[in-house]
Amino acid sequence: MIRRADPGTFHLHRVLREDGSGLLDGVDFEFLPPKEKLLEIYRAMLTTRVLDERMLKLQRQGRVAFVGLATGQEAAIHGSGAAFEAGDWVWSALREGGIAVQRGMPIREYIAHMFGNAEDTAKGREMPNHFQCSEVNFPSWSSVLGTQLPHAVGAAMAMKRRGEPHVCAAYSGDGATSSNGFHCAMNMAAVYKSPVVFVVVDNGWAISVPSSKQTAASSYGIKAKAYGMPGIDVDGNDALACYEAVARATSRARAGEGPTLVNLRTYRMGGHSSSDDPTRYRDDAEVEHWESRDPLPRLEAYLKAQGLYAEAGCVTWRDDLIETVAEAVSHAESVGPPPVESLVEDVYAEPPKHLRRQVVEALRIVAEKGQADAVEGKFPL
Ligand SMILES: Cc1ncc(C[n+]2csc(CCOP(=O)(O)OP(=O)(O)O)c2C)c(N)n1
Ligand SMILES: [Mg+2]
Repeated sequence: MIRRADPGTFHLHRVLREDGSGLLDGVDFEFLPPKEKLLEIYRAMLTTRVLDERMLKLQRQGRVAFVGLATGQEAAIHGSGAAFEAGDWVWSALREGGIAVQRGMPIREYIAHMFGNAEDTAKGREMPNHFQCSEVNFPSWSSVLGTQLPHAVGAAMAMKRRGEPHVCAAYSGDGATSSNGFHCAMNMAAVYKSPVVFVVVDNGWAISVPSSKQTAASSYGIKAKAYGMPGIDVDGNDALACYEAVARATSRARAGEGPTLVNLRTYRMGGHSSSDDPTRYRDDAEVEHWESRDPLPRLEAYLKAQGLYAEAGCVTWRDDLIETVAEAVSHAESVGPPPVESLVEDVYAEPPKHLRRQVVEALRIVAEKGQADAVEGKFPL
């Protein structure tokens, strides 16, 4: 069943051969990733794969409540993520939490958030998989689709007014291109030439809604035209092409030329989330088709062909990451929940009387009945 426009009907930007053996003939792009960037991208992709594998197992064991996997999308996420500088800000959607780690968020902090424990910087108030890390300019995400996009534009406009040389990354999924936030953010960013790069991680599905039902346009990249900004469709499983297209867009934004829309065409290998069963709405054949296009072995093959894999000692990275994650999980499980009193912090300078009363009542119930069991309660998605 054809669910997405055939790439034959529009141009798909590519750099790396499908088998990773080398670059496509005639490639001579200005913004290809240097050696250190390539290794950074590979390590970040591997980290996300290892984290996701472990998080899903923990969720199935009832130890964390919810996971939104990035499996299959790692080249799109980390190839693009590597094109932003430390001073830039990254406004993410559900599956880009790995970019915070790529930018320096400690794995322990990432996992503390998945458990919502006392070391979670969100103090257990967000759903798991809604990462934030102020040290690496990675603001918290809201589940309400597209709301991060006007925020990114507003922040970019402020940077421009202050004369700061920074750029905002505005990530969203293909489904979020139908949101109000997408429209107003794209429009305003183009009118005011804001330093924003809109990165659509087009994984073919918005829960159970395929791209063929999401838009009648032949691609998401061409939507840029209507807003008066450049747009490009990229092979999202080609880490080099993702980096190249986004680096070109950040350079344009930094030069004061305004926003770009970069659509990264990839595939969501798992369900929408740990609460979803994708076999109810999509064919196995489609999943198998994409399985053979896994972005991780594709980049690995390129690193091997270039001699970088051996030179950087990548062979031990996977096992090292598994160990680091295991250590962080044990630690997270030894940390208790955030204190009940913290429920009313951070909104008012002084918590008002009615909230203080609720805390007293909550503490009374905890003293009487103990804490609720871990992972008690359900989230519908
Ligand atoms: C404004 C809004 N409408 C609907 C939803 C319900 N919802 C949650 S995730 C999702 C699909 C998101 O798809 P996409 O943007 O493609 O991102 P993906 O999950 O594929 O990464 C929907 C419709 C929501 N969270 N917010
Ligand atoms: Mg999607």
